[in-house]
Amino acid sequence: MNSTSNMWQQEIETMPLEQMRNLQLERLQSLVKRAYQDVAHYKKSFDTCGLRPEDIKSLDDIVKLPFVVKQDLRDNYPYGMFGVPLKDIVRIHSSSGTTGKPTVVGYTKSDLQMWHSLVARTMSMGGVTANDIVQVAFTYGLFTGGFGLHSGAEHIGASVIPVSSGNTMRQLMIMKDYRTTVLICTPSYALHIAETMDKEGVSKDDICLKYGLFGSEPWGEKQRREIEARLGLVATDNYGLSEVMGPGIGGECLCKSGMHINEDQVYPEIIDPDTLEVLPEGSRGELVLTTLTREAMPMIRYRTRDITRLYREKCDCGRTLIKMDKPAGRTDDMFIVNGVNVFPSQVEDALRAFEEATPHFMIYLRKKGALDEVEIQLEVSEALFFDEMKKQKELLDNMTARFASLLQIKPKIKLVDPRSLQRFEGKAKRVVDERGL
Ligand code: DLL
Repeated sequence: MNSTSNMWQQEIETMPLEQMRNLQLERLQSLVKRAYQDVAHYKKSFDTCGLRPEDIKSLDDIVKLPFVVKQDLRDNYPYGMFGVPLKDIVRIHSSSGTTGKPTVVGYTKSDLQMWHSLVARTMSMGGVTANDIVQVAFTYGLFTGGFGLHSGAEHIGASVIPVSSGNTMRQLMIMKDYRTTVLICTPSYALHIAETMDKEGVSKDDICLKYGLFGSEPWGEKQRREIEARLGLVATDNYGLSEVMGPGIGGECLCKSGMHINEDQVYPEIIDPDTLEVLPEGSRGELVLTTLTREAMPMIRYRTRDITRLYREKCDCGRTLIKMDKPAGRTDDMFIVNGVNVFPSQVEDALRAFEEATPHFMIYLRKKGALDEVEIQLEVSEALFFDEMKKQKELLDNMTARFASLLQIKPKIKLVDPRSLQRFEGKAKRVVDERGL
């Protein structure tokens, strides 16, 4: 395949390696200067390692720069990582944190332009053009998925339907009546739509879908084949995270052989998560990302916790951008259910509010049809366990409401016998993932 015609920024997407490295170095040097001057966190962390911005003379010198981790963002909550005054911030998104505090992400006008053009790039890779009718079924709100993909599609000039997630019957009606050609959502929601189609007797020939851009959660080739067959479209994968901007960091082209990373704007490295050494190209390890021109919130060597591999190979689409494998797990215990990120510590915090709950719980992740289901097994006090059903039901209802409002998930909660769950001697492993992705 040679689909250079569908490149959004051909000059960058096919840039020869040496030229790309020069561009990256130039941008890195100016980023490091700006961050040192404008963000107290970087000034302090560079000073602690005795590093001056002038010490970055080559791209390889990036290893001298300290990493940023999620805790740094929390320590600087809400605006401490910003490199510009608040009056220059035009958009704020946020992601869930490991404690009650979310991670705040800011954008200047020019950051938004850059973001939209990167999303437009990855959407063009996935087949979207100005002739398409794009149904965005990612959540709109603090999550970057809805607005991110929406703006990218508008930038391309497609007709965008901002339906957001949920209300599957309405999604189906819109898809049929408005003749949607591109569906955008999590892969699990795409399958849920397919199931609803079956139930409602709608066949893939009754709809006009051509492409599906999915992401924001792990999914495998089996899931891809099923989505493609049931919805009658070509499905591509998209990767991003809010701390580094949101979607638009990387995406698959129609060759479906790894995601192209927009490395002129987001510089990727792979490290060994234990030794923190940078690993050679092709090795599997933790992905670390640096935003090369972002103004509002420069991220230098942000540890994503995602495990993957970076490699350069000639792609049939003609792009020279470095490629990344689908992330295969994380180095921390975060899990993703129907696109929502959850840390076990958040579950623990939510449970702590109930005096009947003991600290012993387990989280089971399963598939119920296409969607993810969370079951929390919780040991409760002996008194409650043998108490009347009414009290137990009341507790379960209150807990469910708390999970929905705090974590945006609706787990099934099962109260179990005191002392029946596994005890851990080392680090507790409370999540059992039975989804078999
Ligand atoms: O999920 C941004 C996004 C929106 C990406 C829409 C793609 C499409 P967060 O909510 O901050 O941001 O979650 C980021 O989700 O560190 C990965 O662990 C996981 N993730 C994102 N995309 C993929 C993917 C958005 N394609 C976290 N495959 C990341 C596997 C993914 N995991």
